[in-house]
Amino acid sequence: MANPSENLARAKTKLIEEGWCVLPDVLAGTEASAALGTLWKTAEAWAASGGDTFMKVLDPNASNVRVFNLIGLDPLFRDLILHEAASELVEALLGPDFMISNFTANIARPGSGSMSLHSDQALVVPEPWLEPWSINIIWCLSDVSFENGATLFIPGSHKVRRLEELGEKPRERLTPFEAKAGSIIAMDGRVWHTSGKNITADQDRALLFGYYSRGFLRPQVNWNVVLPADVQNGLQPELRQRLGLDASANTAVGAHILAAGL
Ligand SMILES: O=C(O)CCC(=O)C(=O)O
Repeated sequence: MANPSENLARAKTKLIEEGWCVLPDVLAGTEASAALGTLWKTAEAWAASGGDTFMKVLDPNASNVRVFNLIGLDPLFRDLILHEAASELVEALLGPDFMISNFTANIARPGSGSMSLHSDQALVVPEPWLEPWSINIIWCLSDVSFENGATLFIPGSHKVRRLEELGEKPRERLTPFEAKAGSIIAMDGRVWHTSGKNITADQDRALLFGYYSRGFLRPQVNWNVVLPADVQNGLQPELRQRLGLDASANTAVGAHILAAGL
């Protein structure tokens, strides 16, 4: 049986070549169910404070429970977004200068529908999409199956450079990411995907989406605005830097040019 570092090395290769990979057992079963409990408490507190857990522009009905700004809401999510396994996969695809663009949850409850097909990179960068400039790390807090609404993706679509290359009837080429609770799924930002329909009678599908991008891209969220001051003040230096809260911002891309001393 492969050891964890062999699994991680294989996952990185698959991510780079095929645009996605699944890394099992990143969280133990008990950790995944504790995280699910924290997520529900966070969602309830967010709703009780007047926050929306349904956005019409994203989901066809309110059976999808969305939680935004996880980083501001509970320390667990501040740990997960910098988890070593997640960071290794992100760095393998994007290089070391990555930023945290967003961190949200989507719990697909029975009866939830499928959102619009999209790639996450296409939502933040105009075409052509020539290189991986973003990635999603999807945390599975429940087992994920086709029936309970697994994320559906188009294999090979990380090679799509322009919308017109997506081809005819793209939804007919969708296939599910199935994984056990405690796994992470890494998805190149160029992969075209959507949420599946939850057709079960009684199973929730709970996923967290950690979205990361190259350091020269503006994050989806303005962390300076959404993170409360007391949270910002308590953050560890790496998290502050990856959220763009420090004074220095877009300085990494040309560092080798300055170092060359031309
Ligand atoms: O929940 C899912 O399976 C996919 C969610 C998604 O793609 C999104 O929110 O952009």
